Amino acid sequence: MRIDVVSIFPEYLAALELSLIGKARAEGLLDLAVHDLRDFTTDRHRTVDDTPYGGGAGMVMKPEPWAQALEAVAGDEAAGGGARPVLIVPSPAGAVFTQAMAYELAEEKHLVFACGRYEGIDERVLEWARDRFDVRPVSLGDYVLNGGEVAVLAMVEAVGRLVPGVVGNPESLVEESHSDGLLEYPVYTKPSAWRERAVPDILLSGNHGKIARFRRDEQLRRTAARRPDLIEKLDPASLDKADRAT
Ligand code: 6GU
Repeated sequence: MRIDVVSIFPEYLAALELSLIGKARAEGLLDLAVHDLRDFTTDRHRTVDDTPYGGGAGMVMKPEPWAQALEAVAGDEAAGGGARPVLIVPSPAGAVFTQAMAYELAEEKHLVFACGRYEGIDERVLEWARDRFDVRPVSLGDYVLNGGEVAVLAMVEAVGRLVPGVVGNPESLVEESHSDGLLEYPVYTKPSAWRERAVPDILLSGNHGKIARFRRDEQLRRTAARRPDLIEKLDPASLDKADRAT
């Protein structure tokens, strides 16, 4: 998968050289490049923002540097007739990013992330970009960040780890929070007794059926307590008799 990130703070994305994603890049599983938006300006001051039409607080990102940058990272592709690259525009005004969206994006060949700062990017850039990209304004959740960079770190990690080969043991992708619509069960390691606290007996029993039941009950209890909204969304057909009793 190819990923391009455009930002006025390319150093922010240095964390993508670390850990699992960094390793996947070094191995060639992810072809990820970060670009400085200011490299696509033409004035002496490398200006990327200006005052908003209609007035109001803050500054708006100028359209032309964005068009130049987006043409540079994906200019040829649109003409090629193949699948259009996806342009993800992080914004608190976007659709909420979910695990389902991460799975969808992991199937794509080319993702481009456009990190806005200030009050956002001139809206005409998004309209113009629809000719060559599948444009998706995306939010991490209902709170406000200063720019898209932190959101891109989260999204690239969530998507990148779903690309085949990035996570060494694909089984670890199956039993995790949100993959079955429930939160993960609690986990424990040695020692079995620690500061007067014991690991639940069932986990030491070697009875795999009982362990699976215990974990499923913990998932249901935890989800009901912390995320009742997820319980509402569960498909009733995905629940067995013991689930309903919990
Ligand atoms: Cl994706 N961007 C910004 N600037 N703020 C956010 C966000 C994104 N998601 C939640 N808050």
